[in-house]
Amino acid sequence: MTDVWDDRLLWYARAVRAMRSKPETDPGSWLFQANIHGTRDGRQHPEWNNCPHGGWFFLPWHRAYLLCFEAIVRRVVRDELNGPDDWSLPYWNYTRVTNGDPDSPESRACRRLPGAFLTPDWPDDETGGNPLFLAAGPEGRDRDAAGGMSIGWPEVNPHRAMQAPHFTGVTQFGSADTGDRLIHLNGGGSGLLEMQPHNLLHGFVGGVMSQFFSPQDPVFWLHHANIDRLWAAWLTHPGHHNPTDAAWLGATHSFRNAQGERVGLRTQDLLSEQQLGYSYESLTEGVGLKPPERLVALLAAGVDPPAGELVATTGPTDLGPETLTVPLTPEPGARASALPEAASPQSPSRAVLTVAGVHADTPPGTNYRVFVGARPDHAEDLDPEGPYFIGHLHFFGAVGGRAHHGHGGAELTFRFDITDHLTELRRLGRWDGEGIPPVVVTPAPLGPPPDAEEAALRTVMPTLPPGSRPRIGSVSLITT
Ligand SMILES: [Cu+2]
Repeated sequence: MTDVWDDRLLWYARAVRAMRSKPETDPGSWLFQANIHGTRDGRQHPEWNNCPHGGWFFLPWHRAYLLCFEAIVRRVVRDELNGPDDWSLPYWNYTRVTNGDPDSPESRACRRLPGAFLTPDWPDDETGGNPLFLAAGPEGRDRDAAGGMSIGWPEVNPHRAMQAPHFTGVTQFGSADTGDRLIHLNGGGSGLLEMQPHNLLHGFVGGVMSQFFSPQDPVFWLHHANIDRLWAAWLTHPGHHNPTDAAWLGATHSFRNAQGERVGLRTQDLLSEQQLGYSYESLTEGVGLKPPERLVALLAAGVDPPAGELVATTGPTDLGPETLTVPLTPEPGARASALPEAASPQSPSRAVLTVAGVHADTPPGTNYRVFVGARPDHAEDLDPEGPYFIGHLHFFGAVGGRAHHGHGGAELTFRFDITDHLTELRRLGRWDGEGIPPVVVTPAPLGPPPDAEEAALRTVMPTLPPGSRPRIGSVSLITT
């Protein structure tokens, strides 16, 4: 047990315990800090429920949040616990790969919850009491993640995000320009880094981490430190730059400092981790691997739905623990030539697949992979690095029935531009331009826990908690 407890984690655990014992009204308490992001029950307070997702403030807002939280924990460690005076927040490098092999046991181990978060025991108590541990359940963590299974590499590989040339734009690194609107969540509007690995990692840990009060899980902060690190790493590439728009640079993000005082941090003062006085151990490790196969263009489209002609649609569909073909019904009256026209490289028309109303009753702890043109009974077609994959669905922020503050229990919309994908299906002889290629949805498999008997087993299917009922409200295919 001792090897999983380095000093920083041990002092972190002690500080978590100390902060949990403080009343929610204390800005330095565990609950006040988590409530800044989102409250469990939607209670209102001017400083709470402020987390921005699906917009371009996602990265600077969370950086300011981490900085203030780290300063609070450091003060608790030093002044209240008589610990070291230089405590700093570690990052969970779940994107780390050793020897270039994401399936090596070492690489997979990085994609499991770190050991100090998996066990109820810790060095300060005889048994139990570990402040970093949460049990399996909707108020804790997903059973698979809590059991030491690992998230798949295709769900965390940040390659696409890290190679995106621009910060701002549809399917760019940091999301579309969302002006000064504060957007709480829109799955399809997330930038590439926010979508993967950020959202999918939230969905994998499940439980508390699937919901807007996710900072109540102590692993939240280590997850976001890795996202913050990937932002710093992206900026080291030649030609990668932050936005220069005044609306982005001048926006002020409000938090509490280590003394509990209100502070406002402007985006423009949050852009360099060196100037802010911190650094990451590595900006080159765990920054993505180019997928071995060519990846067809797959584009999650932006916040605003495109205008176009409805070609096919389907109503509510329950997702389950198995692979499922979503039956799209051709729209009566739609031109039979609309889709093949869109798929023709000569035509400016696009084909956009929209998956809307993505929601679950309780955290499913499962992400889904979406394929178009795959045969559902052929495992080789369901390869997230192959030609039939178009993207992911997740349930982060889309859990529960209560819609509080306009974002609790939201329904997510995912939009994929499949124009180039359809062209590729024709080239591969998988689609002759007639009818609608099948849309296939399958749960993202996990890596087995370290003590699995079948050591040779590479992946296992996730279990779904009873009653979680992940589902899709509708799927529609339009051409523009
Ligand atoms: Cu997050």
